[in-house]
Amino acid sequence: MSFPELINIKSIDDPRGKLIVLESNKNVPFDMKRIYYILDVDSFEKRGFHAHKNLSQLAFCIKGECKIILDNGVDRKTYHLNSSKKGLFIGNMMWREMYDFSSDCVLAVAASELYDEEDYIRDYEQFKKYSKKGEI
Ligand code: T46
Repeated sequence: MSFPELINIKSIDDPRGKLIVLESNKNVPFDMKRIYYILDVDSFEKRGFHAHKNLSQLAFCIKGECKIILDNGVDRKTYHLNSSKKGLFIGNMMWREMYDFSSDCVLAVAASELYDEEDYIRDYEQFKKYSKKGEI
């Protein structure tokens, strides 16, 4: 599975500040059903360490910055999310690890499905096995 590029998120900037809009099937490449955000993460903490069987996500830092490793079961790529105007599309069957959160980081995620713990693969060896076979 190939790695995504960062997506530009349009920002409407004027002297009053910035307004950023996310719209399903426009700048977000799927129907959004859920949004959550992660904040107040200590700089030494690491999160993620899982893949999703069926979920599509767009991750972006509303504020601050963090790094995300994506792993497709063969290769890994590191992304630096450091702009509210850049989003990372994360398709299904991508292992992710998030780290180096700045103290002001607010990492937001738009997701294509409601929360379902059954959709998670939290064991890396199991993820490798599934991604090698191309089946879940
Ligand atoms: C992801 C990365 C980028 C819920 O109850 N509802 C929810 O919608 C979510 C997202 C999580 N939870 C529960 C599940 C765990 O008991 O919140 C707890 C913490 O979740 P987790 O350890 O999975 O958090 P992260 O930061 O490792 O991963 C999160 C998302 O869970 C995941 O979908 O892709 O952010």
